[in-house]
Amino acid sequence: MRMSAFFLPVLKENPSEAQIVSHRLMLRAGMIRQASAGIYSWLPLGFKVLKKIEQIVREEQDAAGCQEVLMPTIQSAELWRQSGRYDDYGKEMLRITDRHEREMLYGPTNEEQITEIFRESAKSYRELPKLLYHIQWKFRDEVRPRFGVMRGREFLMKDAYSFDLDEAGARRAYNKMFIAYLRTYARLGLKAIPMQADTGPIGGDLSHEFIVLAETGESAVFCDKALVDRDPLAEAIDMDSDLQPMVNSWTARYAATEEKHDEARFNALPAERQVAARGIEVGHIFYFGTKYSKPMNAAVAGPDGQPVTLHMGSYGIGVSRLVGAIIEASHDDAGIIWPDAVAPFNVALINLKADDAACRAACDDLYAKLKAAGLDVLYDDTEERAGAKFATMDLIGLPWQLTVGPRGLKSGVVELKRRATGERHELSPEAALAKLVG
Ligand code: P5A
Repeated sequence: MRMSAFFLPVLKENPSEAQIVSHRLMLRAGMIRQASAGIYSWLPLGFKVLKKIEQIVREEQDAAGCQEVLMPTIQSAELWRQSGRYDDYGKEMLRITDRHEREMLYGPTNEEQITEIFRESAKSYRELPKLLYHIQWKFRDEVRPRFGVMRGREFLMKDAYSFDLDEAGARRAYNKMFIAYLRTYARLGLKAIPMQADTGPIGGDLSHEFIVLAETGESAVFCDKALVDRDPLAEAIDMDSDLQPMVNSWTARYAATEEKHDEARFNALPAERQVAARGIEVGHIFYFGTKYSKPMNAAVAGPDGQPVTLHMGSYGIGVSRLVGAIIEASHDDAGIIWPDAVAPFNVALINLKADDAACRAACDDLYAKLKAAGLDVLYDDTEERAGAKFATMDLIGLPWQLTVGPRGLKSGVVELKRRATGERHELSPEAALAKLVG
């Protein structure tokens, strides 16, 4: 993409409404624009990141044997009356009436919808177990939408649902999601720690929140440092094996949010392993047994022909919130530092003197070769001054900056900078290409 053609409305000034760094940087970098309170439009740079995160989430769900579907955003109130949640959900639910005076709602979650789909189509225990997910917009009329996409009213969630014959089966599904979540966050460049948590309006008695440690997090959290140091990607996993021992090895160590905090257990840890911090909830998984299947009559015929009520769980990842969470975890004074896996472009190619024929020829050549090698490149071919170009590239945080200037070219070199470390190297264009293409 050439910068001269790219829609990148960066802001020079700090937006006054932004209280936390991710919100400020997302607005300044032209990633999002507020449409109304807690509702955002995603501009090209932000949308690219959102799609990359979505894709990693999708790959790990697929690898865990979860099948993708797509349910609507608008649901019928009737379904929610069947589960008994229509009144319970209160003012957080956006209620809509259609032209026939039928009550509808903008879905805050999809337990009812998926239970209905499954109830109508699955008849026998032989069709179990099943895991289904979708990645769809949700609406919750939060009292205080704030911090940009971190606590929005409209937000993108990956929500998965499991269907099993009994609690043991449901536990296997829960464990798959538990491990898939650890892998997902690690691939996104994040450290997310599974913690005991309250179940709130989703219900059930088994649940874990996945928490990214960050100063601006909304909740106080407490955990054993061994969990922070553990890398889920360093461990080989067979999703079809018994995952209980591995899940136990995570949950045996202390980790809890404020509501579930046990001061005595925490204080029993050696002092150097006590981590008291703030955290961002980027995911939440639940086992709730028959909470929805029972009132909604979702059952299949068991081996003896008798109906068996389904045991269910639901598993959420805050996809749009993750964009903010990654920035909270990875930035400096100059701007965002994207982890390679979610960066909107791999390389920033900066022409320091766009009206210089030699610079232009060298840049055009590098641009063509980088693209041919499959890299996504943002090529600053504009006539802005050098300082402004560097400031914009630092702000939008692409992993590599490749700078071409007239002085360097005379001695046959370009400059390659790693955004995360600030490390710079002068090298020939060919050597730079080799390093980037790897
Ligand atoms: C699990 C999947 C559920 O809704 N039902 C389907 C269950 N869980 S949850 O914890 O309420 O939400 C799942 C994740 O969604 C993100 N999230 C939000 N992101 C941005 N703005 C919001 N207002 C918001 N509310 C929830 C969180 O990451 C949460 O873990």
